[in-house]
Amino acid sequence: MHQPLPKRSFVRHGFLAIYKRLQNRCKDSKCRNSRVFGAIFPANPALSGSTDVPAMIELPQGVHHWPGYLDHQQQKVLLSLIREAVKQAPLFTPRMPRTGKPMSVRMTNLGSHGWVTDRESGYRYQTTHPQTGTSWPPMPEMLLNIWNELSNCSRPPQACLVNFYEAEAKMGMHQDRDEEDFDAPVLSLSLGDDCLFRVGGTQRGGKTVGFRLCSGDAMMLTGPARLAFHGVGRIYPDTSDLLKQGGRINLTLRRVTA
Ligand SMILES: O=C(O)CCC(=O)C(=O)O
Repeated sequence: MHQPLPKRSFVRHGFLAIYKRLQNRCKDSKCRNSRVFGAIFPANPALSGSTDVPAMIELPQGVHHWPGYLDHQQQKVLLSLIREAVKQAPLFTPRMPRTGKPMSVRMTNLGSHGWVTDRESGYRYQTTHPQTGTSWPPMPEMLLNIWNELSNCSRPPQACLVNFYEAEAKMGMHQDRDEEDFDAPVLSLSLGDDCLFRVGGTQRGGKTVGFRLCSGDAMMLTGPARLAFHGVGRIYPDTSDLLKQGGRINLTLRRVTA
């Protein structure tokens, strides 16, 4: 089935691209509009009901954020595609190399390659699900279209890692470096509850900036930020009604082979 390309406002995104990548660090999860437009039009407390003066942050070079990239209907379409895929490739609990400690997210993959980790063999990509032994479900056309629109990479993504976060789940600071090709970006899409996303430089322990990723947002690490340390500090429960049971899904599109 052909999924139409998400509609985007060229004016808004072109404008944002010209300006420094500034963003509102909104404490109140409900003030989505001031968050989206805060970089250009300061929040109006009379409209938002909030007395917070929005704080602006500049993202590191190579970190791109498209707030509200997918509208609600597109999010629902994408969610139904993920639900279908999860029937075929169920979520599993990844385990840390050596210690075997379970990660707090559950995950699965779509595409020719999938990222997995366990105590015995550590972080890696493989072409089959670790529990069912079958190939990962194919990459939906909708994700290929989004990659083509945002990534500036002519080669298609090979892996879509699906992370599912319950309210208490988080992801420690890490680099995405199990791919052979660091020229291709890492492109992520968020569905469901908001999270606090943190990104820093290419050295562990350096300065980081944190900002909210909300349902429908797209975010990309590319160029100087391709190997930036990043992670998810927390989930903000009950900030989205997309997932009936709550929680957050993050999709990460990557090329794996050179
Ligand atoms: O959930 C996110 O937004 C980030 C996921 C991530 O960093 C990863 O899968 O490597």
